[in-house]
Amino acid sequence: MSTRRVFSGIQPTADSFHLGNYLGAVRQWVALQEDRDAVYCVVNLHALTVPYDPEALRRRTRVAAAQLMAAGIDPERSILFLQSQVPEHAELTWVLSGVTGFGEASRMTQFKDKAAKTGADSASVGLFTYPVLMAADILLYQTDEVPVGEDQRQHLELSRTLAGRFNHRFGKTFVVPDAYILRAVGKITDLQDPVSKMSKTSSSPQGIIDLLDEPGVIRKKIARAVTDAESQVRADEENKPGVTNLLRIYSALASEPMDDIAARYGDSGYGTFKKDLAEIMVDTFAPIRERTMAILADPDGLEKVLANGADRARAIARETMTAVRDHAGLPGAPASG
Ligand code: AQP
Repeated sequence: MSTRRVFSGIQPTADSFHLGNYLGAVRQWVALQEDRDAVYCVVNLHALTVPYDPEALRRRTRVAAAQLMAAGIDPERSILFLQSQVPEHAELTWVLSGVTGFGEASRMTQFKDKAAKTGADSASVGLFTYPVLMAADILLYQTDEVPVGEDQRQHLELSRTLAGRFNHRFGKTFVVPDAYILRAVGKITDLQDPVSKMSKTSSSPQGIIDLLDEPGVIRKKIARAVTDAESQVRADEENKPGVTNLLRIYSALASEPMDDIAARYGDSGYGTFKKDLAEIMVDTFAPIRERTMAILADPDGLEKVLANGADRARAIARETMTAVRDHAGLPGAPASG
């Protein structure tokens, strides 16, 4: 049996990934390198769907790639590349948009939520078609599994629908991908508003922990994380969402069951629990921060790694696009010379 392929992407829309990105996605990406054929991408084309500054985008794209390597993505074992360096992503998006219903695209809750914040008139068409670009990212690489957070489940369902529809209409072209979502970490919530997703666009700075935060900042943010009037450390999603979120984070970072952690801290109050959690987080993130800085200090080295990743990604993407064009009745570019 051939090795299963995983593909996933992350947007360079902030100066650092946050704890939700790390636990919900990046950590799985690192683990899956062990026994999967892994393809990972900084999805800078997705980042064009909201207002942006080109210089900031360039910088954040480099920082995103460096952070992935610092977190453990090995560009020898996995393909690591920038989406904009493989033009087939944009081409396949257009082909897939022809088999996407306006109604089904309109039902995507992430677009509805984001458009509701800015008002539909100022939301871009790119934000609306974002899930079609995401489907193209995934389907280009004949992906078996997509490790993402819970917020991407609906988009992934659309990717599956589009793959199946295209295959049905034009002949078998794409692998239909499965979601790979870990329940325990699929939705890390905001430290100040623990019923909402930790999100770089809607959380306050105090509600988010960044992978690149200084140790002192991490300690402060955990100390101020919203809990409740009780003092018992126990998981109770409905009545104690703040403490439950912290327990979930602790459990993921320390690889220890939540019940064991709750039993250890029990009635001793939140102070020691939060202090210990902050130290575990600092111990996890400090080396990633240092490695990120070291990688960024060698821009030529980073560029070379990404160029090599783009070459490897493009070889697969080209093969898929040849099949897509053939099945869809589109002659490709004539051979030159
Ligand atoms: N809070 C979260 N818990 C678990 N997983 C999460 N992810 C994001 N937030 C959480 C997962 O991280 C991966 C990268 O997501 P993205 O490229 O959409 O990154 P983002 O724009 O950086 O994520 P945000 O903060 O969630 O952005 P906004 O504010 O735009 O909504 C994905 O696999 C995602 O599921």
